[in-house]
Amino acid sequence: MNKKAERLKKAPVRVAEVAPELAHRIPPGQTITERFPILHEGDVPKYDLSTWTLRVFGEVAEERTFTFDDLMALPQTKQVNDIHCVTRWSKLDTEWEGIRFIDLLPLLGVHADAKYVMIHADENYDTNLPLEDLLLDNVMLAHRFDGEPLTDKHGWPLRLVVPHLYFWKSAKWIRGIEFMKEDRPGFWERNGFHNYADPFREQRFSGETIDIPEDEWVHKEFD
Ligand SMILES: Nc1nc2c(c(=O)[nH]1)N[C@H]1C(S)=C(S)[C@@H](COP(=O)(O)O)O[C@H]1N2
Ligand SMILES: [Mo]
Repeated sequence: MNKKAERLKKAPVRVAEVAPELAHRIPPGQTITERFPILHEGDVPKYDLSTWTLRVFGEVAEERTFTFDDLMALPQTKQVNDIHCVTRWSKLDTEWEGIRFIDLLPLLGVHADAKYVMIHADENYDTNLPLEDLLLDNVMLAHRFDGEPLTDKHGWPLRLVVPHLYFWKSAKWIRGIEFMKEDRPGFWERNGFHNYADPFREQRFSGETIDIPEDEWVHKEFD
């Protein structure tokens, strides 16, 4: 069992004041950062784009594999969003470019009884979401951030961006999208974190709501 949730629950909370004009954009218990923290379990994967694939499977008419070029041929969207990490940082106005999930969906032949999605990512990471959350028009499979290709550490070549949920749902290095009839917990959801993860409702942990510390991320890597 990964101990991150237990560690975060026990540590003291120190949250900086938020400017009043930004307050409505900052979920409870969050602090704004101008930098871009880098957080993940395991190593940063290395890829050869010519062999990289994204596999779509589960409750679909036919399993499908997309190459990076296949995805680049789809409509591309640029969007600016606020993002919120459960370790208490929020970053405002982050600019992402990629394929919106709703623009990919019509190509997938998803069965009507598919209600949940498991996003499969390297290395051995997964995270679950209700399908309807992926249909919001600011959810995307992103390959660029702030006008540049994603860096390796931020998920190159492709990551999910789900701005309205805590950022662990925004899996980096995604390799598979599995449509499911029944929900199933992903990596952090099996390890003490909330199944749905709405930052504005402070859905940090599974079970009771407990404080977590700002300095969890202060000592992490940034760029
Ligand atoms: N594949 C993968 N994706 C992941 C993670 C991970 O460990 N592996 N960590 C998640 C967590 S906990 C966070 S907060 C964000 C961090 O994204 P960033 O490093 O680009 O800030 O990635 C998420 N996506
Ligand atoms: Mo996180």
